[in-house]
Amino acid sequence: MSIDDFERYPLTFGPSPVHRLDRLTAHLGGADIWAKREDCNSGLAYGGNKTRKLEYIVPDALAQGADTLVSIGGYQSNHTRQVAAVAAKLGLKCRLVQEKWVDWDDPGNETVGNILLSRIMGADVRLDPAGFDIGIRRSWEDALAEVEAAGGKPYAIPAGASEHKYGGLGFANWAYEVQRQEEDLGVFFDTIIVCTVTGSTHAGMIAGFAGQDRPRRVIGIDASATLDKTRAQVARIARHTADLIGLGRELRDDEIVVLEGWAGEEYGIPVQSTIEAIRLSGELEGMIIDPVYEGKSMAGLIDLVSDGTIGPDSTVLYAHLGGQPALNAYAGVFAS
Ligand code: 1AC
Repeated sequence: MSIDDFERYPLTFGPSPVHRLDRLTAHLGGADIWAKREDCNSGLAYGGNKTRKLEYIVPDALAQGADTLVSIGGYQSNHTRQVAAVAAKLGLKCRLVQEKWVDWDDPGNETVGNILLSRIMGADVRLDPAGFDIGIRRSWEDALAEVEAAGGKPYAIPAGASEHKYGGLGFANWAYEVQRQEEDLGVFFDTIIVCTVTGSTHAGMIAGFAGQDRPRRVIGIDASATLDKTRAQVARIARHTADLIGLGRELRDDEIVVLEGWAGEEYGIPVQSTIEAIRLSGELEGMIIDPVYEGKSMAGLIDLVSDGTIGPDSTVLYAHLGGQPALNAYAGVFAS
């Protein structure tokens, strides 16, 4: 088997843009820094990393004759927003469980940003007081059962699409896309930086790059603040995805790198380094990143380049996963 043996339902514009971050590179004075922009990858509700994953999941949902996509995330989940968009595009219903993953008292947390977009797209959005956990949730299993009991045909998409059997394929394919873009651009990214929480974005990249000739580092920056769970989930999904795409060898432990240090104490709460990274990306590049995911991975990139862990000869690809609609619920952080 290879990635090409899996059916893909096109939801993106095609390859997502890759470009150099000139002013950030000059400012940090070390490695050459580029970005690949999943925030510009689709016309569906601003796109994002989950849209790519859903390209490999939708064929299964359609084959099963599902009429309702059922998924879960926090109030400001990017994932559920993208599931809502895909359901709208396909003419399916959408039931979303939005748990209180983040103890964030901005009143907009329940009304603006991602959750607003999901409501606009017609999803049946239900709030649930349960806190953060990247595992399989009772509330989501209950939602699946309720849709079925009401005569619907639910299709189960877990948080971040991560624990789905095909959840890693979208970013395994991203790895091949990067390789083709490198050929066109005449560049080689020896280091990839990606935010990791539920794990399948990072895991898919690991599996996809592992089959390529030139080795590179894929560095996941933890934003879950539950490091052991995220690390275990990334490893499991990476190995499963590697099997699916016929890697033909076991992934080594040293290929699965999840670094801590930028998540803060809790998922979803920006810390000083997150806020500084968001401002720096905005001020130097006009590139908008968010307080839950990319602000944390950018903070990691800044420190790793600044302290020479990523050396000056490196060429780094920063994966922008498209989390910025959540910024609306964090407006108070930037009020002064
Ligand atoms: C946590 C999966 C996640 C989201 O947007 O809900 N990235």
